[in-house]
Amino acid sequence: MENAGPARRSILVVAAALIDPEGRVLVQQRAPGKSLAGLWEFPGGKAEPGESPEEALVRELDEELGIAIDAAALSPVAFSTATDDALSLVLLLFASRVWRGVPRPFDAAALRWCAIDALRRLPMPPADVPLIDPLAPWLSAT
Ligand code: 9L3
Ligand code: MG
Repeated sequence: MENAGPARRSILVVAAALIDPEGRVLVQQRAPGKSLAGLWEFPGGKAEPGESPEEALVRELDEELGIAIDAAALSPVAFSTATDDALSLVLLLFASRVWRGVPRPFDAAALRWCAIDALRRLPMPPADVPLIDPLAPWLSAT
């Protein structure tokens, strides 16, 4: 058999591009002590067995940001694959312009709203970087 290394489990991670009326997207800075600390990511996390991707993201956004969002308001944008932190993952990004509540950094070191130019300059985890181009049509230029 080729590729006789240990089998590595892939996990599904879901993330949100929350877009404000000015066309900026919300990113959060991973907290000190976590893997990939200091990098700016689209908020989200691992889907649990039995959850739909949208259900997982609704739960993660409540836990991480304290906002309420309808699964039906989530539009799929793109996915990427990466090995982040020795973990093989598929990252699935959804966009939404509608939610209830004001995002607060319950899990992150900081939150930031970015137009596309600012987003491209931020250090992001390997899985997030390939999602910037597919997201660009949703965002304002500056
Ligand atoms: N991850 C990468 N980009 C993202 C998110 C939400 C997550 N936008 C990676 C970091 C970890 C893994 O997915 O390797 C699980 O995420 P978390 O549970 O540590 O947030
Ligand atoms: Mg998370």
